[in-house]
Amino acid sequence: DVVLHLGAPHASKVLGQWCVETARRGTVHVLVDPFGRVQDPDRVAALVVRADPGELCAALLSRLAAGRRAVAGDWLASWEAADHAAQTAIDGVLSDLDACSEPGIARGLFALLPDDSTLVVSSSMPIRDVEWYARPRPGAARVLANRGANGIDGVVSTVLGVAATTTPSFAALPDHVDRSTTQAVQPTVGLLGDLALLHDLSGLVWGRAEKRPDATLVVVDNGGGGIFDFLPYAATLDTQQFARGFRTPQAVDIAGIARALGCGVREVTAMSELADHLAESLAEPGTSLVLVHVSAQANVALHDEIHAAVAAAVDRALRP
Ligand SMILES: Cc1ncc(C[n+]2csc(CCOP(=O)(O)OP(=O)(O)O)c2C)c(N)n1
Repeated sequence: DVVLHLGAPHASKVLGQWCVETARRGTVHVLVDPFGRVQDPDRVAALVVRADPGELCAALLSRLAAGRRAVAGDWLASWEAADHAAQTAIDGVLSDLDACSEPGIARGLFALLPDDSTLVVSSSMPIRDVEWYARPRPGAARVLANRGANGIDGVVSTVLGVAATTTPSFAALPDHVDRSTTQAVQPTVGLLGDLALLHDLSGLVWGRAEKRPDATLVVVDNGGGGIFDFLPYAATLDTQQFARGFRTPQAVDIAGIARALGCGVREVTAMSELADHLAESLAEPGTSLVLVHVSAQANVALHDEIHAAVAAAVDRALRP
């Protein structure tokens, strides 16, 4: 087998680990980069090709079509069968759950986003939940995330910066965008945790004479850093020590402070409310929050339940 890797390193740790494992088992990894850069932190590339990825793929396709190598139809079919089984299994766990959950919000939000929108995803659980649970779809949102040190800093400003590129009246708009409309031409939505919001809260402080970018921040309030519940310390430390040292829940009225900074706020307490609140928020000029209250308690167990259901379903689907 050959893995053709186009462009930058994967943001996904799971995918990166899978690549390392396949390389260890003898799969040849070919890294394609337009500038010939060796962006290969796991050192899996056997070959680095300096080429435009689009042109390279077109050239490869025409050679494959010419019949020099058979396209592995079985492989594609098994991949699609596995994906179908996985998606059905995720729905099986989540569809009956009206209580807001972090996997449910990531999956539900991605499904609800209008075509051509942009989803800016924060570090910590949002990027993981979108990677694991968002169902691929036609017209899917463009997904952006900050890389680098994987910090939770600057997320609000990143969302607003992205939104500024599609909000009329901003100088950064390309010439072809019609500035006479008042609404953003393509919606920008951020998905972030409560700590990421608080870390960059001053990103919401805006000049009186300045128009705010049209953006919706979907804030998952699970009372601090939910990611730390997945660490072994969560089970070994005393609950209060763990909360103080790792989870760090904050004593802030998020809805109140966002309103004080001039943002509309809609609060979601059940999955069935997400669609309407998101639609209202997207229709509102300026920056607004959809504040989702989730229970932190069952989050790790829910992730485990979905992953077990997916693993079992994929095994069944691929069994000869
Ligand atoms: C600037 C910065 N400070 C601290 C951290 C360490 N850190 C990683 S995840 C996390 C918790 C983030 O909490 P939240 O944004 O609410 O998301 P959740 O974990 O609940 O998904 C923290 C503090 C970091 N990544 N970046």
